[in-house]
Amino acid sequence: MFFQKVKLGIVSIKQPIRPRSRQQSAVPLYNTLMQDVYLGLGSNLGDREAMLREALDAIGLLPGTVVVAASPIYETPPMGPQDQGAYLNMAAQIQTSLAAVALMRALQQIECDLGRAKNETRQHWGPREIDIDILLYGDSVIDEPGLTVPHPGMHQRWFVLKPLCDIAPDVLHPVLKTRVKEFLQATELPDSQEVFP
Ligand code: A4P
Ligand code: MG
Repeated sequence: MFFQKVKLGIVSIKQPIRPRSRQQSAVPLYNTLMQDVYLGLGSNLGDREAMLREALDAIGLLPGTVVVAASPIYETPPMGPQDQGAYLNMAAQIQTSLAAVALMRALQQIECDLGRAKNETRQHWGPREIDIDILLYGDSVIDEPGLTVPHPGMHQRWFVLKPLCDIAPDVLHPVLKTRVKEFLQATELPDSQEVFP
């Protein structure tokens, strides 16, 4: 057992150090209530449509999770570096008892399973087989390392708002107190095409 010194006034005592692995696994895995969660999915590498459909299937197999609604798929011009192909984007509504951080980890595992390159080799806003973003997690506001909810870019991106509006036009952004359909009205329409209604 290792010990660390903790100073309490002038008295110095020793406390056991909790093993790091135990501290990391202290993240709660489940909530007692199911949460309504909205996800944004995008792909611009490989068989893009298959990537989205396989990701959705895998999400539906997560513990305590059901896919409630899925939007049509839209083809959208890339945001960010322009030397990459067009994206297919869609949104999905799930209900899950997974806690937000546990859900994020599970979604990242699905991204890996579908062949997405690891973080170190990726370009910011660069091409990707599959990207799964948590847009809204109930009305929670989360700001933790590796997880920001609502997703910081969601209210400005047509490729997020258009499919999200198809399945949840009246959902309220818990910080900006604005509905999805209102964000969409205020967002510039790109040259895009609905490909798989
Ligand atoms: N992260 C924090 N909060 C979240 C959240 N709510 N959902 C962290 C998902 N991830 C979240 O993201 C980097 C890190 O964000 C992750 O490790 C996660 O822990 P990333 O997906 O690896 O993407 P990135 O390119 O490094 O940065 P960013 O800003 O997250 O990219 P986005 O927002 O995912 O956008 N153009 C079109 N037309 N369609 C697209 O779908 N997508 C992107 C990427 C660029 N251009 C696009 C599209
Ligand atoms: Mg992302």
